[in-house]
Amino acid sequence: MRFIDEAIIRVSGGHGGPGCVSFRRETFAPRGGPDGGDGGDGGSVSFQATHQLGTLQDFRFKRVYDAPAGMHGSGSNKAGRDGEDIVIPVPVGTVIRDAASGELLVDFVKDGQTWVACKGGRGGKGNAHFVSSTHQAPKFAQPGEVGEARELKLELKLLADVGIIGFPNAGKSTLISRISHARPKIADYPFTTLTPNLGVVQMPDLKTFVVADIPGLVEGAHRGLGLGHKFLKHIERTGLFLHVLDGTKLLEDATRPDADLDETIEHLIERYQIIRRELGLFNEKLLHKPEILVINKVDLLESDPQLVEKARLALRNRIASIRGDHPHGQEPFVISAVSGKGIQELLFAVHAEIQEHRSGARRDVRVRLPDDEDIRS
Ligand SMILES: Nc1nc2c(ncn2[C@@H]2O[C@H](COP(=O)(O)OP(=O)(O)OP(=O)(O)O)[C@@H](O)[C@H]2O)c(=O)[nH]1
Ligand SMILES: [Mg+2]
Repeated sequence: MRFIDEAIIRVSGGHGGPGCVSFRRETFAPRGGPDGGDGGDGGSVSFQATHQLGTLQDFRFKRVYDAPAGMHGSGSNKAGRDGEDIVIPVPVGTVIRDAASGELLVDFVKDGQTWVACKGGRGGKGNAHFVSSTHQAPKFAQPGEVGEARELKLELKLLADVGIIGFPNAGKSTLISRISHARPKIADYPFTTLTPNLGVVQMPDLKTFVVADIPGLVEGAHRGLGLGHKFLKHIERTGLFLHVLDGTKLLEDATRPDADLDETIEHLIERYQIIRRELGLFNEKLLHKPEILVINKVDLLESDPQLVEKARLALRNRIASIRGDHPHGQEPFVISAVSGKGIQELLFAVHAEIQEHRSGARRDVRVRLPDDEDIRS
């Protein structure tokens, strides 16, 4: 998957506070000297790169960043307070250009890197500054300078290694929030996720990979039902699918009055196949992709561990025939995205699969920072 996130925003430094015109007035100094203080400097606007963010989504909701102005100076030589500086977090990998000219201004390549986009205006000097031998009582002060302002274009290019797929409500977003810094909305109803989320997973050896959580798929997705289909193109080029099945469906089926164990397990397999059919109808090639299957929400199935194990074995035994001539698959994992059970093992398996994939033909599947060529084009 290759996300090109873009945002155009306007930033401006705060206006410098005006200097003050004031004269000392005390009982014994009726015509005291000028004591107007300086205005405060306007706040600046800067950017700071962070691994905590994966996209430029935030800039869709807030496009204007004005730093506060400096305060007025006042009498008794009191300087006005400086306007506060604004620091805008952006994902590592973000490139910032001048929106009008396209000129490259900064390329954020590492966590914590900062860049000042706009300085605030300097505060005006108060009249106390302008005393001279010929001018003992200046009745003027500086107004304070205007802060810098500019329009910026932010761009971010990311490639995801893993696409998380499954029915709505299966726990895909919960999983990505468990394994990465991504913080997507999670809720107990379908179609919570409306746009893809990216998360960077850090392994103990400090190697990383990028995971994409897309909106849930439903039967008929290829005909435009639900949301997920639209986003399949984003995960078309990932090296691996993590297919999440909601384990509580097993329990729902197993606790029906006329429940039959084989049928219950058959239902789960049917759900797995529905998603695969949708993948195939979108693009046959997606069926060839390596895939790891997980049964999620196992914390809710503790009352019936045998059921889970039976389902896992049945899935394992049937995967080969379901996948037909696309047999590349792993043993199903049993996890709880909420309690964390099984997650470590899963991540190691995912990582191993990705490394294999990266060392194979498609070396392009990794987080890629924009290079010079991209910047010119
Ligand atoms: N008990 C339990 N609940 C879970 C687990 N994983 C997810 N949930 C719950 O399942 C519900 C759906 O979780 P989400 O992560 O929003 O599901 P999703 O697959 O992203 O759903 P969509 O975005 O609608 O496709 C939430 O109420 C989660 O708290 C789990 O391992 N155990
Ligand atoms: Mg979701």
